[in-house]
Amino acid sequence: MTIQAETKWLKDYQAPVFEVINLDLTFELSPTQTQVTNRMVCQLAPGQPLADMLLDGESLRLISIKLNDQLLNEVEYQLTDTQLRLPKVLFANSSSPYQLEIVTEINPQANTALEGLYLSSGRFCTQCEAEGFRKITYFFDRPDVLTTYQTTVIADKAEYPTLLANGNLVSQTDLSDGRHQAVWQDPHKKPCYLFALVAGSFGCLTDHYTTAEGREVLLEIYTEPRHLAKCRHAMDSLIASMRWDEQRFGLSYDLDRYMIVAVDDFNMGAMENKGLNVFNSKFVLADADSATDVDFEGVEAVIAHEYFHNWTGNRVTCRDWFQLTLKEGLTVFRDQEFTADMLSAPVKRIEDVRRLRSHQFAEDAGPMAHPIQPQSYIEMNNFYTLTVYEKGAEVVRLYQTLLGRDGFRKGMDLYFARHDGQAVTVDDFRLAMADANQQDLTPMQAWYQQAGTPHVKVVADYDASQQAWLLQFSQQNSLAQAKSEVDKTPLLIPIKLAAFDATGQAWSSSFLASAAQDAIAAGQLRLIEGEWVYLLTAFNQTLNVKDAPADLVWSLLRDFSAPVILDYAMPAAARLHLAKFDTDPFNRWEMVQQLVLADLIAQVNQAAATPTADLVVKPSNEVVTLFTSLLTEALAKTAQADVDWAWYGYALNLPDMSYLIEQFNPVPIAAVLQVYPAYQRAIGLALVDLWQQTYQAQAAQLSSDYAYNAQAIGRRLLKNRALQAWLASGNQQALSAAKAQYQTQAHMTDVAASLQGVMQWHEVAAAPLMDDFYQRWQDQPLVLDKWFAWQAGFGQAAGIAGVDALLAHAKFAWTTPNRVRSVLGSFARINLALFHQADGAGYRWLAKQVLHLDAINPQVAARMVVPLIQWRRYQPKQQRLMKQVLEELKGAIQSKDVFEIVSKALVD
Ligand code: B3K
Ligand code: ZN
Repeated sequence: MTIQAETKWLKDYQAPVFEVINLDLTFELSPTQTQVTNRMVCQLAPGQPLADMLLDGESLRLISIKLNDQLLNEVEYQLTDTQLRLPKVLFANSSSPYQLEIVTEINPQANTALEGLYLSSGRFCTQCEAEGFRKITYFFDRPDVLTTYQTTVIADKAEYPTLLANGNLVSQTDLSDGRHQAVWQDPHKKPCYLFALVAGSFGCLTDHYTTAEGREVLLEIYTEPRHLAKCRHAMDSLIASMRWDEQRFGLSYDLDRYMIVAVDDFNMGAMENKGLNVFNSKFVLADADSATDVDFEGVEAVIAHEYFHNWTGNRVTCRDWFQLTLKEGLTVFRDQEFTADMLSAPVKRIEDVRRLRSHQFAEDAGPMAHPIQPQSYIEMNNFYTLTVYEKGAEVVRLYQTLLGRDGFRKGMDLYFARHDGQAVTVDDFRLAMADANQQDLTPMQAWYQQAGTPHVKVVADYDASQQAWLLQFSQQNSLAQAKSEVDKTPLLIPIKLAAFDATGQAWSSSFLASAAQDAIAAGQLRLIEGEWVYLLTAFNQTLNVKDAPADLVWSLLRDFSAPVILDYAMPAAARLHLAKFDTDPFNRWEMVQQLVLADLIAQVNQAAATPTADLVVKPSNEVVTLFTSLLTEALAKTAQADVDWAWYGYALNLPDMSYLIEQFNPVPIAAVLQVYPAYQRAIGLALVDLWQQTYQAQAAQLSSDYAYNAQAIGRRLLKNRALQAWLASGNQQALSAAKAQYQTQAHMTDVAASLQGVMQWHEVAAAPLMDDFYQRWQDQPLVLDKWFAWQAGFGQAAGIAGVDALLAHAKFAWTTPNRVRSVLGSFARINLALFHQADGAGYRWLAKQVLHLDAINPQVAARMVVPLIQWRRYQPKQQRLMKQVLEELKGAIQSKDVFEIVSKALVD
């Protein structure tokens, strides 16, 4: 099979030839034969010479085309699998604007790729971003063609009582034949990727919001009727988001209705269609019985994210898909700030940085590495990446770090004043930030253009004769083979810093001001919102701090002020000092993590150097002492309110195994797989009494009633972290405690923590609990996903046969992405012992499933193949095994989605 893989380039961008004045769509819905009538009024864009009209279209059955009411004959136009071409001669004699009517037919039921119009449990829904609208009708499927839409939806009334589309409802009427129709109008111009239609039988939770401008907005959440009671948290999150965006950014909602529809079959998390968001039900439904704290947080964040897109994405959209981070990086940054305000800001920062390091850093060091503004793509859906989203959000955060919150707000205000209703680029955003603050932000440009995680090396020397500290900074692009001029430009890297003296006192900011006058005069050191920010703008730069004591300990890159790898060789004593005294909770956490990471790396190296089956893994004394003091500190505070318990939970957790893997090249995978769980056990054992006490102390403080707030979430996090570590120790009392916690069935956070822990550390004992869980939850898809995921992620005993059994299970469905992710994703990302088993059976298993999925849902298949593409980072034996399955896959797959990923992984 040869794949038609055309690469699209940013440098080839051309403005649209035609503009669309308005679009009127009529859908006559039927599962296998939906008829779409597309009436558009269009004209030449100003200044454009007349050219052929090229309309995108795929998997459509064309029925008729009329131009200005004249039926076109087949010979008058050209049709391919992907395009309808109307030659310019057709327009030469006709008066502009042109009226075009195109009738097509589509088969939603056959659409398992879940892009375009499809069915989920008998309900019609759409997904158009990035290029799915072309599977609905012939159109200019590009984000810079904006128009107003009127949508008429016609369907059988009994089967599809709810008919929704973007905007405001104009009319709803019964037709004589048992069908009914609804007419929706969206007054805001939008690109077609924001189009949406939904039809089916739903329950609806309603509420109201009055905007700061006084607009009354009807809020509606549609879901399967049986799930209605699980929508309250989503509704509260929506209302909180609407209020937050008004308070923080002065942005109000702009339609009379805001609708959210939850469906079970969805390729991603959710979609911000104008006024009609379609969501993966995972990010809508939550109640204490069936959802964990992490699920609740996910709902709150994704609801907010999609709502925030109404301004950052919809009112101001992207000129082309290379600008995706313009809306995604910015909107992720906004949802991060929102969650920080709702819960704990330091904990949110820790969670985001953990994810960035464990996953985005790997992406940025692998064959799919790309700048946040990619230069080319084969399949756009492959570029909805951690880089575009999470690193993109870090780059937006840099503006706020540089300009302060007020300066950032001024930039946002100017961005909307200039570009409301437009499709723009990342340069327009940067210019708005610069102009609003009268600063030259040209140095920010390279952040959009360079791939790879930058390294910042710091050498701090004390010159006793001068009583001066010399902090020598240097930066380097981590992609050593940096190819273009762009890669040779230094980045503007803001480094928040502070210093602490031997007593743990912060060396105060006024001292720093007088001691580093030169850097301040040169504009390299700035006090921004009470925090010193050092601006690294060159490859090498030195900060000279005079009249400073010798015993200072430097706290650098506070709050993770830039998405870089900081290479600063601190003595363990200095790390311990900051772990105790740093006033930045992020860096305090960071110091704990670095100490543990360094210990883990040392033990992996040792295991790799002298392989032995009876390896002794033992945490260093420093780590044990530090954990002891943290646990003791938390225990002493147990009864207090206003403690950031989640901070303790994260500080007492180990760095992810995937982050540990990131530290090696090549990765001695066998040693990592041997050391990591042994280290978990050893930490459990070394502090077994403290884990037990912490578990019991926190359990005693928590009521079994579920409450969603930072205090309660934090206590549960710490409690369940303690339970995990206690279980890892192998202690039988821990196992009894976990079983008891499961039996209590207080809420899903506790049920999940206990069951996952037992599964991970006492797999045999987990079996009856897993059966019980299945009996309780077999009819709740989102909860059942957890059951699949725990077995795929932690089941070891049955080996590969265990995951095969999951695929054969009656409740497994290849057409439901959540279910596929819960088995394939958990296996390859969490069950690393099976995935990397020495004979390569794990690799072959994954490749086989990817190939099968490729024919059903290419977008999801392209995500599932990713763990294999890191093959070059492993040792020769794994390399060969992984490469071989990739080569076989490349020869067999049919989609350009998987083709792009696999072929990039195999490029020499
Ligand atoms: N904009 C959508 C993602 C669309 C992905 C298309 N493959 C969700 C979001 O980022 O809000
Ligand atoms: Zn988004």
